[in-house]
Amino acid sequence: MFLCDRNDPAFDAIALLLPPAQYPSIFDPVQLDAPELLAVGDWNDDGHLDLVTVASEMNLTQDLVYLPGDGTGRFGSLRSIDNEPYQFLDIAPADLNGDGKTDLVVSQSTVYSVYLGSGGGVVVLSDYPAGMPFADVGSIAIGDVDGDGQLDVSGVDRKFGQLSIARGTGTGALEPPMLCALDGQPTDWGDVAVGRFAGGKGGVALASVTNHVTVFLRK
Ligand SMILES: [Ca+2]
Ligand SMILES: [Ca+2]
Ligand SMILES: [Ca+2]
Repeated sequence: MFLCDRNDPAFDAIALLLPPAQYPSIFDPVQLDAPELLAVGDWNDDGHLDLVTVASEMNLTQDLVYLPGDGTGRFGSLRSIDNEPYQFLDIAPADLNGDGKTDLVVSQSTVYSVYLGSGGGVVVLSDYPAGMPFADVGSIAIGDVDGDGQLDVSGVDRKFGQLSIARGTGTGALEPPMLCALDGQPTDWGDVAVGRFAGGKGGVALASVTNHVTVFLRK
């Protein structure tokens, strides 16, 4: 247990956070609830950070939505990006094609859905295979794993126990994924992160929900 001592100078760092504001997860005209995923990026190209989330609609479809930030820490009404009958498992913002506009990558079990931002919240959607047929790719991370200067998408296939890396082409398109077998049970794998772990070379870290972390380093 962590106890916070208000007389401790370290508390000042925590006290910098203002009381939270609440934003609705249920709203009209369509009732949406259970936002499970969050990402940050300037989605409507106005220079202010927005929050992107996913909300389910009566357990039938899911809406990919965003709360437009006004630059003061406040957010406007939810706006829809896309509505799908499938399950969004993770979302990650990045500028995949280098045009300065925020793009989103969403893992939908068998595909990586790429939403290329074109300003004002308008998107161009393309789907790319996330792994083997009938894969179940959950968590994703975006970073340049192969060192070619273009962002790649890394994901964890929980059905076949594989690391799935789809190399980015720099245009927003993804190449067919490279698959690396993982030790352990397929269902063990949780989150994934990408970083330069060794001498500036890209690598992928994977967390097992049982007892360990595995790190892949680029040769
Ligand atoms: Ca914005
Ligand atoms: Ca972009
Ligand atoms: Ca790359």
